[in-house]
Amino acid sequence: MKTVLERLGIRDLNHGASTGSKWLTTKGKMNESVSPVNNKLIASVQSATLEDYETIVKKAEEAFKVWREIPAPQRGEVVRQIGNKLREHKEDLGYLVTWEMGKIYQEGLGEVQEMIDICDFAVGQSRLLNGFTMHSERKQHRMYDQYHPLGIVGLITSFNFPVAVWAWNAMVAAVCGDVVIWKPSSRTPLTAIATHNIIADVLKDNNVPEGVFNLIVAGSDVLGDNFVADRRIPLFSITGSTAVGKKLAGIIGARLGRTILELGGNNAVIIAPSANLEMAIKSVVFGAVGTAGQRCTSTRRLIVHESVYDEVVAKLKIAYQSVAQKIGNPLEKETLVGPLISEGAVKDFLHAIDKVQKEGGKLLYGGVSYDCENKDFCHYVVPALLEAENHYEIVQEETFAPILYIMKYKTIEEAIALNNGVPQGLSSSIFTENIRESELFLSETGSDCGIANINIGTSGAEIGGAFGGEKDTGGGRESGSDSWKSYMRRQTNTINYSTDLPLAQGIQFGF
Ligand code: UN1
Repeated sequence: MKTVLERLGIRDLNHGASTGSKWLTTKGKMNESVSPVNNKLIASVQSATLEDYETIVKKAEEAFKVWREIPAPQRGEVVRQIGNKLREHKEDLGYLVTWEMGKIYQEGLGEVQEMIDICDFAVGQSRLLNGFTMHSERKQHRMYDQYHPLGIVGLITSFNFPVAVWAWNAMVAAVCGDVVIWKPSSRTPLTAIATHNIIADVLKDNNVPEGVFNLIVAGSDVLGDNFVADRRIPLFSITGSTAVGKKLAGIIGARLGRTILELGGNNAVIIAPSANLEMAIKSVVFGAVGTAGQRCTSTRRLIVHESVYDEVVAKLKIAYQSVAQKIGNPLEKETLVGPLISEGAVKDFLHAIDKVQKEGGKLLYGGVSYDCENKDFCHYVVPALLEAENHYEIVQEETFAPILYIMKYKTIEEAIALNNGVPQGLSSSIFTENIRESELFLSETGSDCGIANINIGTSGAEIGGAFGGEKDTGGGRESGSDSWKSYMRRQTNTINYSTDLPLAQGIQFGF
């Protein structure tokens, strides 16, 4: 019987550059993909060199010339078939996501489901790349705007959603007539390679030119600032930390390139006096410990009304105790919390726990790592629950780990101020049965985040909405709603079908 890796076309040694269905014979450094689950090698990837990058950009440029002329619904048909292939491989790819990245298998499956969902969404979008028509101020003139394909989209993704973020961007970009060069995280190259193997037959069967979907595995020493500085790439979509985003956006901005930035979050849940506590606790626990706190949308701060504070803390402690029984191998069915991605991430977790206590915070539960004498279990931690204040330096930062800072509030205005009182602005939510509070939270004086929810947690957004946030989160929007517009160039057209040449604003210019 074939193994998961065989079914996904992963060998012991893989090439790290593809133009769609063909692989380049890469000669760069060896990138070993070690699983955070047990610290063991899964397989190796030979990274790309700068020469490989040049080959890919040239192919992408050629492919764009062909792909942009293919009618959008036909491009959508290719995406429809990609969605079907992903359905066939959902279990295997979900398994590899878990193995290579460490999220539990349920979440690995959920990630592939996001890919399938965005394919369906993009297929519909391929018939809806609509502009507006406007009434001209001049007689017998017609005005409208239209959207054209943009060109090459550079896509830099993070380890935590190693394949879904590719799909959000690549599927939408593809129906828009763009071509994509994808640089996955060097921690998760195998899921990227598997994704390309999954789509290869669809590309071949539909004669999609090589160069529409490109993949390049390369370290930032080879493909770093030079990638984002490349003027042949008009748009970059980047998921990563705020620090990295600021640096790259500076380089891209200096050449007036476009960006979609999805950077750090520091997401809060407010629990109001009227909240359904059972729902609130369930959602906060999933938001804080799900994906071991490694989602951009993870719940990091909990703002609780003083009247229910003690009850919430007591309930959370019980919930965390029961979650702590289910830390372990994320491939096992019962597990709720898998490993962190690296030993560095464990250090960051421990450092934050230490720092918040030094600043005056109180550890209520967890906050320890597993015994590192057993090297295989080095990446596991017990999710932490802490009382803290919003202004603490460490609370203002995003630590990519399962740490929940709890704080008290008296008035809804104060709660909203706390929610907004961090540099980041990705996701937020309030649990309340009070319509005044919920509407205030969603109003112009409410949450300043890109995502604001009522009686739903901060994580687990559906693909149909525009995904992204404000302030240090970067301001980009990807995935659903009208995010597709970022992937196209917009043109305003005015057509004069009269025999006169009236000037706009009634200007007379006789000669
Ligand atoms: C991310 O963490 O970068 O909303 C993406 C969510 C997921 C995507 C998170 N749909 O939690």
